[in-house]
Amino acid sequence: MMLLPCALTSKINAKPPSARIASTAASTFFCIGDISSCSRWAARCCSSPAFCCSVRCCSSSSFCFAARWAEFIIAWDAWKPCAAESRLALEKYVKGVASADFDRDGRPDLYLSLMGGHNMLLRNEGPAGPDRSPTARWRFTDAATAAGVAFPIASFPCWFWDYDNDGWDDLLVFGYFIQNSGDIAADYLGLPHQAERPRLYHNQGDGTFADVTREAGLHTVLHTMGCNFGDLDNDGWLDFYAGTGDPDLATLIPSRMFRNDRGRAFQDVTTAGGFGQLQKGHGIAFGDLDNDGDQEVYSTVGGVVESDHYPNQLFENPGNTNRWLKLQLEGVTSNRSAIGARVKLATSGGERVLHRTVGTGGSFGSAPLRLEFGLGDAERIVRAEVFWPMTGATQSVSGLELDRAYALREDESAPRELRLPRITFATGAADGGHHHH
Ligand SMILES: [Ca+2]
Ligand SMILES: [Ca+2]
Ligand SMILES: [Ca+2]
Ligand SMILES: [Ca+2]
Repeated sequence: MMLLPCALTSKINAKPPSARIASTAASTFFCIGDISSCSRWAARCCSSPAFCCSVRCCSSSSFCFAARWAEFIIAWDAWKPCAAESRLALEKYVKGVASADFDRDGRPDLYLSLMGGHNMLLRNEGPAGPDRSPTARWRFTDAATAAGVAFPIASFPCWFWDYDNDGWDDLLVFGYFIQNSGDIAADYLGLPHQAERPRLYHNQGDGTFADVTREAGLHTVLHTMGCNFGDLDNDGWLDFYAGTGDPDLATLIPSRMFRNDRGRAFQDVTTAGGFGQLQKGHGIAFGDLDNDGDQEVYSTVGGVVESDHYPNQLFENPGNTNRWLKLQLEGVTSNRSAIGARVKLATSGGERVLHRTVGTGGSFGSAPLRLEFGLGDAERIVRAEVFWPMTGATQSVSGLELDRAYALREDESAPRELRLPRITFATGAADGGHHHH
């Protein structure tokens, strides 16, 4: 595998690809979910290097959430009473937020990655009160310790994903503490150090997770700030890219790309794929920007301190022979972006089932809301089953062809094929590169 870095040009900037990739500035510091299955959201975010976020679901006043750090406050005073009623009046140093229905009870839950404390898994208990009216305040309970996902103590980005395709969302949380870059070398050499490693938690389907970091080959110091996941080789197994480093310009360590080996372990393909750039990693996005069926990787670099300048990078995927499918869902009763909708996709030619959830990916990056499936050597798509979060209904879809893109509305029985224009990237850095954050 070899992916080719090239700089974004003004021509491409002027005609953004149709895949809906949110800006890294807006997606860096919060996740968006549909916690009470309502259809409207209010969300705000400050794009300061320091964290602050406030997210509120506003259709029924049933839920609101706010978190802050230091003096960065947005709407906190107004929302704090509401958050307190939902047991979400948190004042923590939150470095990452992810949402998923980890226990598959139909209610999305929240995971908060905290710097300097136990992380929190806020299980959504639903509306409070004896009648469980949906207009009542929704309640959340911290289940992190009981579920086994409270570590690392010094942690940064995180995400839910089903890395082993068993239908249960797993969790990856990145550690973020080194004394200096010597800890990275010590880790490579097997020498003792105090640096923090990531944790890969496998969802056991009973409300708990197992720490499988060592078995998965991820018991290594990454020092990750920005990251995200996708499927580089369209084999149906989710890979990830870790943008590493910190504001100290002496911390020049390579970003790291890991390929998922059939849900059992992760292979470091940083060198093989040409991904080991040294500048401080920031937001990461996976998405098929040129509409040829394979995912590109966009990496935002530097930006914490004024002197930390280096062009962002777009890694163009040279392609492979594996099959693929794109599915763009549109909610009608459920939220329009279909966030939280789950898709179970069955293929034949080596019977197989894939599971994906609509979302923006990691907490320090972004991804298209349109699902992009890699299907390996599948010979046929048997069916897709779409679980819609608001109604709880499961919609069965047939007639999907390989290597095509489709749109599907919640109130329509048949998908519509999308004709996405191919885009040719210009290479080089005619405008001096791209530095936005
Ligand atoms: Ca749940
Ligand atoms: Ca899983
Ligand atoms: Ca893959
Ligand atoms: Ca592509």
